[in-house]
Amino acid sequence: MNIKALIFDVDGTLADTERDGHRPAFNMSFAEAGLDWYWSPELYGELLSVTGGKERILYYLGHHRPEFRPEQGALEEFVAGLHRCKTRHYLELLKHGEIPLRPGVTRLLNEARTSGLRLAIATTTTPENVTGLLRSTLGEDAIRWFEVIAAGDVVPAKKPAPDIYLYAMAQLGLQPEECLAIEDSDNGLIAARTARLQTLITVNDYTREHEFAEAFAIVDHLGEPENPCHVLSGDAGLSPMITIDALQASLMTQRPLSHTA
Ligand code: XBP
Ligand code: MG
Repeated sequence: MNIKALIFDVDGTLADTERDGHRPAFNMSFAEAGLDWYWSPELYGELLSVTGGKERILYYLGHHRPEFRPEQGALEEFVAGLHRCKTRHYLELLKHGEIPLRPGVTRLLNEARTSGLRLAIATTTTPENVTGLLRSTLGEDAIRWFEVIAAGDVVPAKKPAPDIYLYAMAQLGLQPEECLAIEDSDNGLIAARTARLQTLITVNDYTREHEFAEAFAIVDHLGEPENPCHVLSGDAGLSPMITIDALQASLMTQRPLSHTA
């Protein structure tokens, strides 16, 4: 069956946002709160196993600062306040154009729009971070290219739970076999596959070593004419660039995922 929609993950997929975007924003929020916490690129790689910024801070406290207690109020409220501050710093970084889209993303988005494919986003990050990234890289109008921006706390359980993908497909009114998910991480792949979605993986420095069991295909990036992609697993015909036609042709050879996928 021809797919009718692409559902994009954001962090690590649309753009390499984690090491030089979210991570410094977290560190700026800690400094602003007078905390001596610092997340190095290496420590952040460990913490990325937990999706969601608030959940990641709580995980860090449980595993690295178990003695910490906020001076006043409940821990959850303290963490939520810290996270709001972090989001403010992250949006500032985006506004200064610090984080570009990954290779092939703009090209594939435009190809999808030209060929009438519908576009959606399914991400763990906060909604304002999504619109901030789209605005700073593609301009205000690009926000409306996506019929659905499913993000953050709109669902009770974050990736690797399938909730955000189930929510996005419900909003689109489409079945899993009519969509393709594009992701960067194991958590994202598990979420998409549990929602019975075929999933294309574009790896990055933090996720290169992930397992990626049963991905439709794994590439280093989506590819540009002057920057061909490399197929690390799956249909070699997908290189030198991930195009809508190549995806449709390759997906036609795949069987629909079973309920137990
Ligand atoms: C990645 C995440 C997010 C970001 C930080 O989301 O897990 O938590 O790391 O953003 P995805 P927030 O790969 O699903 O796009 O601090 O806003 O959560
Ligand atoms: Mg991601």
